[in-house]
Amino acid sequence: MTRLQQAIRKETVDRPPIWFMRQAGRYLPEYMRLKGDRDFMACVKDSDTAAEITLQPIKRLDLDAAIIFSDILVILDALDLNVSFATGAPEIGHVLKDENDLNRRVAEYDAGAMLGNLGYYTETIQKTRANLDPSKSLLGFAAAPFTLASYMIEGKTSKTHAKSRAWMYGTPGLFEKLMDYIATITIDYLGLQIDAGVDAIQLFDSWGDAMDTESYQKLIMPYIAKISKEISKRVPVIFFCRGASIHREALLPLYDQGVSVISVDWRVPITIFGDKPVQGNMDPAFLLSNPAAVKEKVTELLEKRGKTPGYIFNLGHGIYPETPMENVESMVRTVQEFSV
Ligand code: 1CP
Repeated sequence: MTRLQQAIRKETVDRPPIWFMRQAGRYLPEYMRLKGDRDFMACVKDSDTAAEITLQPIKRLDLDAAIIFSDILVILDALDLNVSFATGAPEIGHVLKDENDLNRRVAEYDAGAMLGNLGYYTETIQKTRANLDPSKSLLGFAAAPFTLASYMIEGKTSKTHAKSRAWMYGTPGLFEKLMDYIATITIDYLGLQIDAGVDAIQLFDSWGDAMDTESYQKLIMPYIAKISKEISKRVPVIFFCRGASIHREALLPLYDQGVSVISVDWRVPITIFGDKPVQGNMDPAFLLSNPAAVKEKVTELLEKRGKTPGYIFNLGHGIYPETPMENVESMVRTVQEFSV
């Protein structure tokens, strides 16, 4: 059993496990070298490159879990929706227009065809697993339903998610049909990752802070639960919610609906869910300070939550590309030298 799996099961560990969101990526000089000027999706689809990038942060920092080098939008590419990262920012060619468009997609959904487009994903997972020490976990992931819906409706990263919220508030029945469709395709997509060898899954609700809590509870959480109940029959589910600081205790029922760990953003105390398994939540901006300040903050977090079982050290959101390596090293070393 890996340190991460032990923490998920609330077993006593020698120290909390550590990994961090966006750990494979642009803050790493070896990533920049390997990627060169190749297109992001080309690297994702080249399983040798993707497996090597996945392992880079493990080799350098000896983290407790690797997360597959891919993206939450890869599922839209596998559905032939014309996804591009040519400018760095994602763009979806076929945005979701209206009810007819959704009905057509639901009727025409072909799981075999989608999974057939993801052969490289299976290969990346298998190649990573083959080169990953058995003491480490391998994480698969997908977007949570609202976050994926936002990209499908807006076609790009949106600051306001206004169109998506308009669907949610103006036509809740239609919005729920979309949530249900996303739950279906996500369960298939995560199933492929589990078949290939990941031992836990993280759902990313990166835009889970865009709406009020009542709407989140009523129109979105049931579909997070639907995915989590199904996936947790096979591997544990970690649910990251950038809106944990808004929805707070309203998220608690998810622990009885297939979610093992809630990963919280940095705007909320790490003790918010008592002794329930939790992940996070250092503000990634702390890593733009200096090694001594980082060490102090990490120690504070570990003193608060690291001494009781069920804690996974992580950031409150993805690491910023401009993060100095010495600060990353200070964070990781402080966790690795901590004893409970
Ligand atoms: O190399 C490049 O310039 C491309 C940048 C990049 C990278 C390295 C993108 C484009 N995606 C990724 C990898 C990625 N994305 C991973 C695997 C690497 C790792 O975590 O170690 C994961 C888990 C994601 C997940 C992802 N993609 C999220 C959820 C996490 C989060 O940060 O909230 C989101 C919202 C996306 C969308 C996305 N992909 C890429 C961009 C530029 C965006 C837009 C949003 C953003 O900038 O954060």
